[in-house]
Amino acid sequence: MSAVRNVLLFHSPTSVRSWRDDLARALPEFDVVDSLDGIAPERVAAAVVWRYPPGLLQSLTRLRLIQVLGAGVDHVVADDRLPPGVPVARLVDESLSRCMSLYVAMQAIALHRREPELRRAQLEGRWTYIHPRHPSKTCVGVMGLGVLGLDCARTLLGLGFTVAGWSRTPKPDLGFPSLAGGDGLEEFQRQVDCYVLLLPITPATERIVDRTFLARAKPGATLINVGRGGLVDDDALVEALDGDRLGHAVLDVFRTEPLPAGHRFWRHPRITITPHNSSGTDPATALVQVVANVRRALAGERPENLVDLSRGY
Ligand code: OXD
Repeated sequence: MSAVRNVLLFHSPTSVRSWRDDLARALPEFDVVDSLDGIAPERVAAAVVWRYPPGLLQSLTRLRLIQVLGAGVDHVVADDRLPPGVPVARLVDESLSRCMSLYVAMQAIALHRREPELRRAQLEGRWTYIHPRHPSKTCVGVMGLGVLGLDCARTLLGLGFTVAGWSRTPKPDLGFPSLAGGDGLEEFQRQVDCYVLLLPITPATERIVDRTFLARAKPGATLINVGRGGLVDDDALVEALDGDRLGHAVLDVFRTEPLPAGHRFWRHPRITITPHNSSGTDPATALVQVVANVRRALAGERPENLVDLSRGY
């Protein structure tokens, strides 16, 4: 009688298509499936997922690992029907960080060089000379100093920007000034010309960019949100942009994704929208660690980059 093979469930609507086949090749001891139809739930030993429908994993009582195919795990934290006690790991991948840092650098340079104003001038056929400024004249404030935030901060420093960091808890010896907690936030805001949001979304960070925050921003400050849509109070953001408090916002993440047709952000002259593509996972670099983590979990060892579900990241 042949032994029943373990199943690996792959679910990721936005990943490059080769992920599933690459996993199947790298883990020949598994049946890799992208649907649970016809699969006995007790055969599923590992799930590699990104933005799956809540409840998808509920019946998988023999699951040994939930490997998230991205840095943020909010969709797993929000799933109140997870099988109990299954370790959840997120991806920490150099190429994911690099890709994010390049996006943030591109947008920070564009904002620093006032590209949105130049673009508007072009559309209106106006020659508008804006004298270039040295990047050190712009302080980019990175909020969230995890792996992605630190990589962005260091990339921006390398480009000559002045960089300040903020995190909920103090992070010593980063090589650039950083502040922490509610007390540190006001002092941080006194310095910042361009905010970069890279915080995880938790009850403590939900709507951290609210009316109070925006009222304290330097006039004309700009914002790049590559964290999560829920970090920002959308009404307060539009008010701040309309009232000239904020100069421009670059948004890659939204409360509802895809951003619904007709949403007021689409046509706002001071909002730049990208479709949550600031970064992404690439099997060329991330497959090795996903495979190693699956094998670790199956061997009863501790997977790497585990998430604390009670903390939310
Ligand atoms: C992530 C993302 O969290 O792409 O990795 O949003």
